[in-house]
Amino acid sequence: PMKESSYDVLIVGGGFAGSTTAWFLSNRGYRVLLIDSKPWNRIGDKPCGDAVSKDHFDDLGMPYPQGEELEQTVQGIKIYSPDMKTVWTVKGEGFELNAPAYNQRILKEALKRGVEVMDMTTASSPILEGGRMKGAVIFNRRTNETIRVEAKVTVDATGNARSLRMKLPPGIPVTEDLDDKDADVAYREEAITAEPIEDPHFLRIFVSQRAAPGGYWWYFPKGEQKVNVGLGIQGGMGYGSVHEYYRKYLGVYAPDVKEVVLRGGALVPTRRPLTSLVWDGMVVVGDSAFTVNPVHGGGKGSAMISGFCAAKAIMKAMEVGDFSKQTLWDMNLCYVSKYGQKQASLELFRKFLQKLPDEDIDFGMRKGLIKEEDLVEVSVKGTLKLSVAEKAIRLISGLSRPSLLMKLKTVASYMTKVKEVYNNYPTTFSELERWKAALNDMYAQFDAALD
Ligand code: FDA
Ligand code: PGT
Repeated sequence: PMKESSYDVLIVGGGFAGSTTAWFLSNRGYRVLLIDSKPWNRIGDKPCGDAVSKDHFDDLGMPYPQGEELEQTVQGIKIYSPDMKTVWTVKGEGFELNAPAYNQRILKEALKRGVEVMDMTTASSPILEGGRMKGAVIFNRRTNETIRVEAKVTVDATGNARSLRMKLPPGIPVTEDLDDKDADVAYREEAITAEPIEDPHFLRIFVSQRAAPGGYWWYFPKGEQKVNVGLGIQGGMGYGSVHEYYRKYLGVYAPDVKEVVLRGGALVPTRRPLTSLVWDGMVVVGDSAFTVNPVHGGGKGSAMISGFCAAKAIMKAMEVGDFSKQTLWDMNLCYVSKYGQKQASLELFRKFLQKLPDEDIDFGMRKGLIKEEDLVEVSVKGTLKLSVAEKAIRLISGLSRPSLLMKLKTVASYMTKVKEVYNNYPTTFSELERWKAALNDMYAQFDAALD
């Protein structure tokens, strides 16, 4: 007979999303088990640019990375136009993390405060009873044991594997799939540079549809002479291999790379979050729930937010002793208001950007159709204001490219509309389908308006 055990909460996946969930649930007397397929020393080790805004740590009350967990402090981002003639400097504090070190520190703190952790342990299948999530069957490669784990709440924190939620019957809303076009394929290397890096506290982002169609190149300093360099390209468009782009353009964006110390790639979802991140007895967090920022592809901060919201909703469910989707619904309300609504609006901006030819981006950045301040506002709040006053707008549009300006205004107005729709995110599950239909309608209208 199969070994059996039971917990209050089973967290599958110990990346940023799962570990943060565990961290916020720790020290409360709950029985929490977190499992990860990887051995302890590799948890948190996934291909990433490792840049996270300081704001996220402050907002959530998470500890700052310190010592070996912090590779470099960040003071801002420089964004280069495709022709490299315009450079925007966006100031803002952040960190270049040693992600595995920070991730494992959070997990160790949770462990010390009572969370059980099993490494080298994989969840193979969810346990669904009467349509409710009841836990998962897991296999521990250290002990060679298959265990049937029952839990009041099961958290899918499996990243892009999405390995629990995708095994549920298709009618359940958390099984929503990812369209290839709503993701970027990203690849990065870490390398030692030949010379000391200039402005080593500024991240560099290079926009170019030629060298990174539907994405961008980045050059993130990790120290005096160490850099994380890579690119993302939009999926589903037939653009070809990210590795070929990498080899072809590395010399343009990182001519100083001398010795590669780390390489790897993965998928980056660039869409709004799952319509619902909860089901009966279940919560989805992080990449598995599509919590990444659609415009810059950063997902670690928002994975932490989703972990925070998940823990809060689970605490409430524990308090009232009810683990239905209706009680866990607070997760949706929390995440939507903290980040999901902004993602929805940025998804539209992302679609617009991905269709813009380099010449338009060069023009727009040079003429200040969008300015640094607008971009900051867009990335912090998800609202797009056009800097140029109406008069100037008419002047510029009289000169050239009125269509670009008209499009921008259309995009801005849809971004506002979609935020309003998210302001009315349903408070109960029963309203979800109707709300979703209205939302999808708006996205379809937007797609039509862009063409
Ligand atoms: P993550 O994938 O980290 O964790 C999932 C965990 O679940 C893994 O540890 C895995 O082993 C485990 N798992 C999966 N299935 C399992 C199963 N069945 N049983 C047990 N365990 C299982 N973000 C950012 O903020 N700044 C940046 O600079 C970048 N740059 C960047 C570059 C590149 C190349 C990519 C591909 C991505 C980024 N991102 C980023 C995005 C960021 O990496 C991502 O959003 C987060 O790391 C997601 O964290 P999660 O915890 O959701 O998943
Ligand atoms: C265009 C589609 C792109 C698809 C995605 C590509 C995928 C690439 C792979 C992933 C690389 C990960 C890089 C992660 C960088 C992290 C940047 C970061 O931390 O951003 C901060 C914080 O944002 P936040 O949302 O986490 O937190 C907000 C707040 O602090 C919390 O309260 C903010 O970053 C910025 O402001 C910079 C935005 C960069 C945008 C890059 C591309 C824009 C191109 C602009 C061109 C416009 C021209 C228009 C002309 C008409």
